[in-house]
Amino acid sequence: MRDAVTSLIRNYDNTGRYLDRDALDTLKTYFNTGVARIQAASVINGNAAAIVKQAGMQLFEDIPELIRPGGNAYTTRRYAACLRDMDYYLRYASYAIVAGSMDVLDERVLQGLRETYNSLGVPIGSTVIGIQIMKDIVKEQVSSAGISDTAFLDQPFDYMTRELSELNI
Ligand SMILES: CCC1=C(C)/C(=C/C2=NC(=C\c3[nH]c(/C=C4\NC(=O)[C@H](C)[C@H]4CC)c(C)c3CCC(=O)O)/C(CCC(=O)O)=C2C)NC1=O
Repeated sequence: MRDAVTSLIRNYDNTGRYLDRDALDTLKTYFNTGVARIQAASVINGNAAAIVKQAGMQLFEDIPELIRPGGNAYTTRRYAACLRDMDYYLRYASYAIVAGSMDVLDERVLQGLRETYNSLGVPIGSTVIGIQIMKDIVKEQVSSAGISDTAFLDQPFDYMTRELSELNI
């Protein structure tokens, strides 16, 4: 598992280069947003259960068929599995935010996920909507905690969306 710094060093070391201007700019951006990343992780950490609950409610309100007979989140067990998945996405997004790298998502979350979802009939389009709802809630909460530039928060949620759907959003 890599973070922004180790990925960069690995890249440069592979070709035996010193860190050039591009590398230093990347590092600067990462360190400049460091405090905000940690604050965002703290907001997520302190509100995770509420974020997942609110996102789930909104998702099932937007797509009520999911929790009706025949829907993939119908029955208590599958409803709980869906919210648990949302919680996974949120927790791993918080790691990726701190790491400044999507590597942890590739390694721990996304590997084989599409295949699993397809074999269980879990609708990927609806899952993606759930992930985007969480992104919006997180951005709102982080910005009300006083962090003005929340653009870096998009990255892990959009990355999971893209990798899951293999479509541009
Ligand atoms: C940390 C990495 C990780 C991920 C991401 C993960 C996902 C994951 N979600 C699963 C199931 C599931 N996932 C969902 C999710 C949903 N159904 C819907 O209609 C909604 C759109 C959506 C919620 C947003 C459901 C309902 C199941 C159970 C499906 C079934 O057993 O029939 C399964 C099958 C095994 C199980 O039920 O636990 C896996 C592996 N597991 C992991 O270890």
